Amino acid sequence: MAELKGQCVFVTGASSGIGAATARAFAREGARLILAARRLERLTEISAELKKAYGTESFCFALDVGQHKSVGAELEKLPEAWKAIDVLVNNAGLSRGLVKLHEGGFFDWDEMIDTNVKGLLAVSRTVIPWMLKRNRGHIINIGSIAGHEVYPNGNVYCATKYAVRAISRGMKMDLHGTPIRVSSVDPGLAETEFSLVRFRGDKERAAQPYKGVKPLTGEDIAEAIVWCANRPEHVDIIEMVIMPTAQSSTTMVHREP
Ligand code: NDP
Ligand code: 8X3
Repeated sequence: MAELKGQCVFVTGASSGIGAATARAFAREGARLILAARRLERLTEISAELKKAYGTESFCFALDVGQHKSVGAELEKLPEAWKAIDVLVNNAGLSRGLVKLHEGGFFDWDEMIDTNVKGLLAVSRTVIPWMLKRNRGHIINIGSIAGHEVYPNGNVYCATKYAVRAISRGMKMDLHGTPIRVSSVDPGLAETEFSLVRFRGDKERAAQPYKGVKPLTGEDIAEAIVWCANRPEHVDIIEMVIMPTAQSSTTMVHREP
């Protein structure tokens, strides 16, 4: 297994859900962490928790990946020692609304496309050249079951996750012949703040997708991400689709009454 102890792992969207669980899982392996998201106060809390629990060294910074044109300049401000990134987890992402395409709003579309697609591209555009200079690295993109199957009213969110899937395949090909690995981890229904964000804080609506079902947790996905990262260096997990046992497709979810 590849040794994660002392490796530098950069997690975008580390303030909540899958990203926060991923930070915790890598900390348990002895990695040092770059934690980024817009809510800096959450990151500093997680950083303090991990310092106390595992002695983890971390660097937190406020980054809005949706401001994709300034992402490169923001990342260039990282101290040199923190630019030696071994694992990049492109996790920051969100959904807004669940409505028919012809009823959708440009603002929501821009936010999803800017964050999920252009944000991921911008972070990767800066970090991959650093990895190439060191001739080592692993990019783990968080896709979704929504990048494999479209569901009614999911239109633009699904489009962004189909894009992430295409970008992961393209990245892998563009890094052909280098030791840099590219993986895509694609979850189904996971209970995080995702639904609360999608429905703009409407708690009742946000709880619906998880009613009568045991969904995935951020920890379930984090475990898979760490597993991808600590495979031997000649092994690259290209794509991993993970669903709750009760889910068989985006629309087939078995719910107990
Ligand atoms: P959460 O809402 O719990 O976490 C999303 C994270 O992304 C937060 O840390 C948030 O931080 C960050 N984020 C959102 N927008 C930005 C931005 N513009 N710049 C920087 N960070 C941002 O949801 P999840 O943990 O579920 O989502 C993580 C990823 O998993 C997303 O890519 C999502 O599409 C994907 N996914 C989720 C599934 C689910 O069912 N939950 C299933 C399949 C995939 P902050 O608000 O502080 O900026
Ligand atoms: C999140 C999973 O099915 O809610 O990517 O779109 S789903």
